[in-house]
Amino acid sequence: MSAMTEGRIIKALSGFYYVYTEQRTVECRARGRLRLDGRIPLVGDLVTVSEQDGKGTLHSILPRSSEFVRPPVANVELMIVVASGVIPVSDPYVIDRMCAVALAAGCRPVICINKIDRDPAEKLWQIYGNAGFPVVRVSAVTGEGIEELSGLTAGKLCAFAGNSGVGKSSILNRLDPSLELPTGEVSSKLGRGRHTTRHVELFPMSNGAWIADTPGFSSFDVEEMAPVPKEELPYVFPEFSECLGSCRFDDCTHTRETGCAVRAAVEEGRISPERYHSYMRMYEQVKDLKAWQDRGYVKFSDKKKSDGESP
Ligand SMILES: Nc1nc2c(ncn2[C@@H]2O[C@H](COP(=O)(O)OP(=O)(O)OP(=O)(O)O)[C@@H](O)[C@H]2O)c(=O)[nH]1
Ligand SMILES: [Mg+2]
Ligand SMILES: [Zn+2]
Repeated sequence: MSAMTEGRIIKALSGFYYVYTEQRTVECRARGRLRLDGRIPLVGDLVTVSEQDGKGTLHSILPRSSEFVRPPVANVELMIVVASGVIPVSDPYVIDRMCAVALAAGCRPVICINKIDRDPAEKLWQIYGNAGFPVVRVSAVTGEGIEELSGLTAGKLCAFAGNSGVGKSSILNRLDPSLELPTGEVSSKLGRGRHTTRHVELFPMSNGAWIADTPGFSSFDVEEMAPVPKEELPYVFPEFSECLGSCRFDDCTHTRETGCAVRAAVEEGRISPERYHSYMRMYEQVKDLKAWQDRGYVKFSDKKKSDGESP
């Protein structure tokens, strides 16, 4: 048996894992489930592999810094949430949901507004700039903003997420034209993409980044994402942070209490109504869940201790 090496899963397809190790890609099968402690390997995972007669075997998964269920990808540092002001028009709630789940999973969200050749999406730009997220405006068609996006992602493990047809694969092709990823027309009748990308795959970029292209989802899908528990919810809205601790009641849920500093900030225009509305909607969804229903969820407060960096 050959020596064990460390590598990164860059693609998972039909039971095979493609592991990038020592400047090349090895096709691997996973060793029995039990060996991996019942964990399912994800794209982005750091793993140990061995090779024999050209066949690779995946032996173990190294600890993850983050994991994300949708898109299924591990160790992501930057979650690039792609949005657009033209079809498919992005619903702020879908973006907010992605950002909240990304922060809870230990990734930093970046908002990338695409298709600015058609529409500058002023409103989205304002909402997310005010919320304190890095926002970059790009056009995969004209190339505008692509250099800025390249600077933001340099050297990091990133994943693109967003609705089908929003232009994730097109942006990747702009960042690195040698990728030649397939892209698909947006159906003008349905106002959405055609789910052109079918699997998650990590690509090495010339700026030292690894970027995952992912299949787009529909707005309904985001409701299915693992919810952020109510205790953690205020902490995954970065613009709430300056208010937390100033509410009249220590156990303020920031939904209807008097003397709530978050609600005051909304009234004074310091927190955008769209963002607050998303908070309320997410809160409604999880308010009756018991702690045991959050099982498997990585506590945001545990992440914060090791993280240091703010979004
Ligand atoms: N006008 C304009 N059209 C764009 C831009 N970026 C992408 N498109 C178009 O939008 C459509 C969808 O692009 P894709 O890159 O396939 O979108 P995707 O997000 O990868 O979609 P899925 O793989 O289905 O999730 C294609 O027709 C692109 O040509 C842009 O910046 N401006
Ligand atoms: Mg795609
Ligand atoms: Zn409050």
